[in-house]
Amino acid sequence: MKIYFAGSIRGGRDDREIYFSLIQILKEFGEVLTEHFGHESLTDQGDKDIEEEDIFKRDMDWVREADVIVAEVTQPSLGVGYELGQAEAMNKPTLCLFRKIEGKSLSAMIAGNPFFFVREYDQPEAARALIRAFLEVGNQ
Ligand code: 6K6
Repeated sequence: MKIYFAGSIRGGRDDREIYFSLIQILKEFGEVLTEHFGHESLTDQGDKDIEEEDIFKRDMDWVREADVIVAEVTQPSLGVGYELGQAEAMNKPTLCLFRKIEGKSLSAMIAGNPFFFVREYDQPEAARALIRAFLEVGNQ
């Protein structure tokens, strides 16, 4: 099972530790193609050793290669939104994990789209059961 994990980079890295925890959980279920997205070294400036065109190409190749997409969508990110649109166009089962936080609400383009499995959670450990249920249903 190949999993593409998406999370904000230039949209802001405040949730980096949550991404890291979610990636550790996802690794129990399969290969996470974007494992480095949770790394401390990846700031909102990104990885400077790689050109933006190459990042775009590599990430889109990974989206195509992935069996499923899991996105943490609490921190709004143009890149994650773009990836979600592409995932839908490619008909990839997609789980969107959202933390209910005062002052934050999920875009209606995600929350209102029946294609996406949108699930709310409060902490990474609670996401494990949501991920398991998604992988069971999403891949039928
Ligand atoms: C490289 C050089 C300067 O900044 C960078 C950014 N590095 C990235 N590396 C890998 N994936 C990226 C990068 N920037 C965006 N992405 C993709 O978009 C990832 O798949 C994330 O899920 C998503 C984040 O988008 P933004 O708009 O928050 O950056």
